[in-house]
Amino acid sequence: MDSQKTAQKSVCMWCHSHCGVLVHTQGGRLLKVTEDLQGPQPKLFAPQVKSCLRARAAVEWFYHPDRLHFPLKRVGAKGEGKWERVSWEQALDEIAGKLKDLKAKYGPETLATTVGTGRSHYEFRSRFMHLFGSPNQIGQGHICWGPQQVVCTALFGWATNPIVRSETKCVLAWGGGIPDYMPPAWRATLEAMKKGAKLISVDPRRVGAAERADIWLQLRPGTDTALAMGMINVIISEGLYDKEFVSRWCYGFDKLKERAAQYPLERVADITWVPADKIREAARMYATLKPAASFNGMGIEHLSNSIQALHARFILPAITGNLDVKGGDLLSGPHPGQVSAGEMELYERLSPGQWKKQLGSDRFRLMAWPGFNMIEPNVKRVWGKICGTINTSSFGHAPTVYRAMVTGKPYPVRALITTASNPMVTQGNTKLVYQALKSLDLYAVMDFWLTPSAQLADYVLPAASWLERPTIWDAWSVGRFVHACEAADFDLYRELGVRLGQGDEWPWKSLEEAYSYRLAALAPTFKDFITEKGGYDAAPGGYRRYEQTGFGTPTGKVELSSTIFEKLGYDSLPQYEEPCESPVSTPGLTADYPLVLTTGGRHNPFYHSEHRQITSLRKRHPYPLMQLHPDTAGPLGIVEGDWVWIETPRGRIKQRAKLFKGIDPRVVHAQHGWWFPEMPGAEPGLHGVWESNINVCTDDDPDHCNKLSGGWPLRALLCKVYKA
Ligand SMILES: Nc1nc2c(c(=O)[nH]1)N[C@H]1C(S)=C(S)[C@@H](COP(=O)(O)OP(=O)(O)OC[C@H]3O[C@@H](n4cnc5c(=O)[nH]c(N)nc54)[C@H](O)[C@@H]3O)O[C@H]1N2
Ligand SMILES: Nc1nc2c(c(=O)[nH]1)N[C@H]1C(S)=C(S)[C@@H](COP(=O)(O)OP(=O)(O)OC[C@H]3O[C@@H](n4cnc5c(=O)[nH]c(N)nc54)[C@H](O)[C@@H]3O)O[C@H]1N2
Ligand code: SF4
Ligand SMILES: [Mo]
Repeated sequence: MDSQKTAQKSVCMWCHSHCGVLVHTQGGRLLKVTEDLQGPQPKLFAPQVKSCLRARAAVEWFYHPDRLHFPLKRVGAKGEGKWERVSWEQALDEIAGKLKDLKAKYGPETLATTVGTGRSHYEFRSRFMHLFGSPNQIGQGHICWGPQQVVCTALFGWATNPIVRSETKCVLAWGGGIPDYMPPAWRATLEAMKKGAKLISVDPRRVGAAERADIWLQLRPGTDTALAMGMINVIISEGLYDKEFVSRWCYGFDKLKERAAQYPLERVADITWVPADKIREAARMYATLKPAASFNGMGIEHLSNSIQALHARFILPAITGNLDVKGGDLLSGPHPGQVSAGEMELYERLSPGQWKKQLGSDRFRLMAWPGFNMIEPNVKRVWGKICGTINTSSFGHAPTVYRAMVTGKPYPVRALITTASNPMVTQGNTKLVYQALKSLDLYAVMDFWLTPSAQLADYVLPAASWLERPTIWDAWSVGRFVHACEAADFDLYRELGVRLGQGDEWPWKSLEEAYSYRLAALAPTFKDFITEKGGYDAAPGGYRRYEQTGFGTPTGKVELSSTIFEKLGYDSLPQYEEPCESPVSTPGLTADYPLVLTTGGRHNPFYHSEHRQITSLRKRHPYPLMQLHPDTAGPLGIVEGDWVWIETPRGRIKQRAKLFKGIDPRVVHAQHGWWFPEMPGAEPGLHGVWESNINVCTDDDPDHCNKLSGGWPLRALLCKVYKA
């Protein structure tokens, strides 16, 4: 037996920090995961391993008895929890056979896929779907990070990448983003603050950046567009904008000025609950301390008014001259040497007739095929490649797809493949997702565990983790870097593709071969890329490259007023709309549901719905927690630690009360991601998915989704709470 100890370079995929790590093994056994301090990229991917509970629990995770090792086929009724072990060949043959039949009966658009936040091989999933003929990929990118990418690409021709440096004088953190999302950016922010940089946080709760901020704007959830427009109004009316950049490089300034004038601070204060003086102070601080870097998180993306809020928030760095400057918000462009994920997707192979069938794309056009079609040629003109991938910019509309499964309208969606996602817990409106998954003719799930979603499947396939497979991490091909490691959702899509007549388009027999192809311009093989380049390559950058090329937009300028939004039939400028449910928009509901509900709120050691079965991690955070102000709890007779019902018009769930003075007494906050792997997996329990999962209470009614993108509102809803 080989008892040699080895340490292999890898990129940890358990969160978006994507630390460079060393995976230590002996005789094929995993010993531990440690930080890779010798990597060529320790600054950029500053490893967290020492302080990271998830990485420290790697061995426990890896050898957990519940991990799936073999394909399973349902033998009882759906959800009954009865499975038989089958071979890979049998599972793949049967799934491919059923897909062939369903395609013949209903057309290829009858197949949809779900994917979660990027940790798997999305480019191969897209490739398979485009060759199969379906435009109905749905995914969390629709409400996570995709919206900011698409808004930026429409306005600037590429997504911004805020890089805090010692030059940075001001950091704006809007609705999260740092510190939990990007620990390296947070560390850089704290460093810059030591040198005098100021921090502004926009958050309804005093957590994360808000705790350290020089100015904390504690807004009413869902009112971000009004707040940003108020700040723009101050910056324009006080002449604090970058006049040279605006006159030379911005399109639509006069229209913006007119629109912003509709947001006097008294009105904005009224809407947002933030005092006018504080808004003015923040606007002045942000506009005058340069360079400034600006981040945003899910606080602004999970709203019914999300795209408008992002539009307004991205106007701020544009009119203050903070785009593509050192210490500000970079437009990094792609890595030119790599075959990008977007290029692997073969989206041009899906015919216009099939793209037209993309569900929801007639109504929600921005983050679907019509919007992609308008954005793509301009971006390619300047950068040669698309920004990101189809998988972050052109989606089937998930709420419409789930409804099509249940009703057969506008056409039947009868098959679904889920890789790297857990829609029963993380998608809005769990009750509808449940009905939809139960109704399918074919549901296949690839995961490490039997999740509540997998429990409803016909086939469950075991996934290889980043510890066991090669990985390329390139930030969804938005950045100009490639980070590769040795460690197989790839195999699923390749094997199905081969069985369904796509063989010629899958010339690589393994993921490693496919990656060698993607990296061919950088090294002879994937392995060489690891050994010769240390697994990392960044293309040369630079600042203000638009001076040579113009911006990748229809006008070649920053489009403050978006010609793309206008051509798609939407308002070309941001306009505030009340959340779909709020004390103002639905006063009738307020009597029954008097509190504003916000959800999410990243917390360690968990990652969304993951890691609940890892005992050492669960011990640190055994129960779901909801926050409410002591002044709200008191009259309701709720004390710290009580189990509390949270109820919305869609349903109710329980979490334990955490009294918190950093939240407005009119607002409550609930964690997401909760299921209980220790509870029975069969119906009706499905591992306790109805107990504490806040998405039982969230909304995905298409009438409440964002008008441009179709994003569903996970935050800024109404609820009531009472002791359980
Ligand atoms: N109410 C509410 N809901 C939310 C949010 C919120 O703030 N509030 N946040 C939203 C956001 S931003 C996001 S990104 C989503 C996340 O949504 P998801 O990505 O669906 O969430 P996860 O719980 O991480 O589910 C991932 C599943 O994939 C499995 N998995 C991990 N890696 C791999 C892999 O490499 N291959 C395969 N086949 N499987 C893998 C995991 O075991 C897990 O079961 O949740 C969204 N839902
Ligand atoms: N430990 C851990 N880390 C994670 C994840 C995880 O599940 N666990 N998930 C990863 C993923 S996929 C993502 S997308 C990132 C997300 O990271 P973040 O964007 O930081 O996510 P959250 O903490 O859910 O939300 C950010 C903030 O938005 C605030 N907020 C709520 N409603 C509103 C509102 O209406 N307006 C504004 N302005 N703010 C509001 C919340 O109070 C919260 O502090 O985190 C990543 N990192
Ligand atoms: S789980 Fe920990 S080690 Fe892995 S990427 Fe995230 S912070 Fe880094
Ligand atoms: Mo996310």
